[in-house]
Amino acid sequence: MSDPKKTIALVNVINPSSEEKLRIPVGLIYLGSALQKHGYNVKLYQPIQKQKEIQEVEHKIIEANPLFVGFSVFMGPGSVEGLDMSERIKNALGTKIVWGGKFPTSISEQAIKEDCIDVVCLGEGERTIVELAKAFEDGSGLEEVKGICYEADGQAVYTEPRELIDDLDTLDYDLNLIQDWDRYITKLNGRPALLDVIESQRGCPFHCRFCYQSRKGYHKDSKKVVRAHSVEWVFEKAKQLKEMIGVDYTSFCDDEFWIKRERSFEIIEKLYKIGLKFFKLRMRFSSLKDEEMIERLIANEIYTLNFGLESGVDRILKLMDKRQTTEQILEKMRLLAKYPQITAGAPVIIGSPTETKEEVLESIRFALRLCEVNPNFDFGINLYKPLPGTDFFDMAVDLGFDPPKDIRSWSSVEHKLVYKLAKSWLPWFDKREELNYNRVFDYLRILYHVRKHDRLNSKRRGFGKLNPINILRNIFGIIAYKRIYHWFFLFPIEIYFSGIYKYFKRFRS
Ligand code: B12
Ligand code: SF4
Repeated sequence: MSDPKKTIALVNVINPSSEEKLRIPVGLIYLGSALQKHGYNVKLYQPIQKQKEIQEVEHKIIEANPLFVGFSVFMGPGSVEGLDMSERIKNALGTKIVWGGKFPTSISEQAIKEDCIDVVCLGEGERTIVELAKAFEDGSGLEEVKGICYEADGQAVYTEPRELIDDLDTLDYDLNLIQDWDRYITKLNGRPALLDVIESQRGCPFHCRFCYQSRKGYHKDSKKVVRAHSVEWVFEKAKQLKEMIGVDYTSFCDDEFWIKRERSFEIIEKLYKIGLKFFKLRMRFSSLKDEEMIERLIANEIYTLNFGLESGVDRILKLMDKRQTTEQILEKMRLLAKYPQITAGAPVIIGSPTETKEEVLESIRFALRLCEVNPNFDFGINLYKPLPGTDFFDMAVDLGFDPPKDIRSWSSVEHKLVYKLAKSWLPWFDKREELNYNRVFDYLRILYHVRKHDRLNSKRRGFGKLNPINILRNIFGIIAYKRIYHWFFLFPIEIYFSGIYKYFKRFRS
């Protein structure tokens, strides 16, 4: 049996409701690998937000009685369960509880007020977690551990900020920490795939004012925020994945993979040669340079690109400091439209601070225009969520947003519930608009399915078969488009109808 004094449990409660398969906990693999390197035994758990799984994990942790338990916490779903688990484990064992991740970093003062949380790690954790383990093991104080927040005499104490890790290749990334790969492997084009598996670089040279990347002040040297693993490191890790699990498709978790174009292509091409293809790539419109670049992507069988459109209004793009204009986006979309093999997607953020109702409509109409320019483009919408520590968060607060005061209340800033809050920074966001936003999702879904169906048909046989279902489908597509364009959602009979259709389709199958 392993020595509890040397055992550390790392947990990430995840909510996969919108995802078919889980993603491997990349952050916890880095942290676990760093601890292992210093002689600790690491147990890694990723229960999904279901009572049964959570109980099982809790039971295992209590049995192992580890030196401390580290929780990696995301904003929104999962955070409350993480807190409940922390409380129960604390009550059962009295062991130290450490929280880390982008969300706890941003609300560290609130997190540390929770009785069950002893330490909050600010920012990158590989060095911090090892120093914490040593401090807990030796019973020494926390003052010397850089980059943390803890409580003393009822006050939040912040230690000296930690330097960012310059050379990412010095970090270990032990994939053997994952026990049950079946939970993560999904199928794409009928082949095994693992998504968001490696972070090839950290940081982003841009500072979009709504994004967590624009937060400052957690690390000592915030000038050198962008750091990359070498191509060799990335290749070796990806190759190891391919050999261990036999996957054919992958994707990375870099926010912006195209910081250095040649480096990115080098990685893509090396992996392609060993039969590992990128299923999708996230990129800025500005990173998409020319036809040569698109042809090179196609040569490596990369057919799905996810862009950050964010808004179709120049004033809002400027306010976001997005460094792209609607004209530039249109130009890139025309370029992409020449390559029907490539499917592009992009989210539109609606409800940014100061955005008017008219601008929201303008933004959506712009996205619809992009759909016309490129039949292989689809967009989704997200209602803006204020991320603490960002400029946009401060703007939302200035406009009347009353931020949640504790971790449990933060769960209200989650996908569905954020509607209830939006009116605090958007004066025009009344009950009626709330209903409209729910509807627009339904109509976008219809539009997406019709367009996808059309795409498949045109690839297979030029045009869809002229049968009643296809005719009805296309009528629905036209209505959905018109409704979104004119922002008119009264009497949504098509939604009821498509609900009934889906129900019978499921029933029959
Ligand atoms: C893959 C991914 C997902 C996966 C799940 C990943 C997983 N296994 O849990 C899926 C697709 C399911 C997902 C969903 C969501 N995601 Co997501 N996701 C990512 C992505 C692309 C990569 C995450 C990652 O692995 N990063 C790499 C690792 C190394 O970084 P890290 O996790 O932050 O860990 C480091 C430090 O934070 C710290 N640390 C982390 N945990 C701990 C714990 C301890 C104890 C310590 C000491 C230190 C520590 O040390 C680590 C190493 O340095 C990030 C973007 C990004 N590049 O990070 C967005 C990101 C994390 N997601 C985000 C969001 C908002 C969401 C959603 C809420 C989206 C939604 N609309 O619902 C959901 C919520 C999921 C949930 N609550 O369960 C935001 C978070 C913003 C915030 N401030 O919280 C990010 C940053 C994207 C963005 N650009 O805004 N996501
Ligand atoms: S380019 Fe993307 S990752 Fe970088 S700051 Fe902007 S939104 Fe964030």
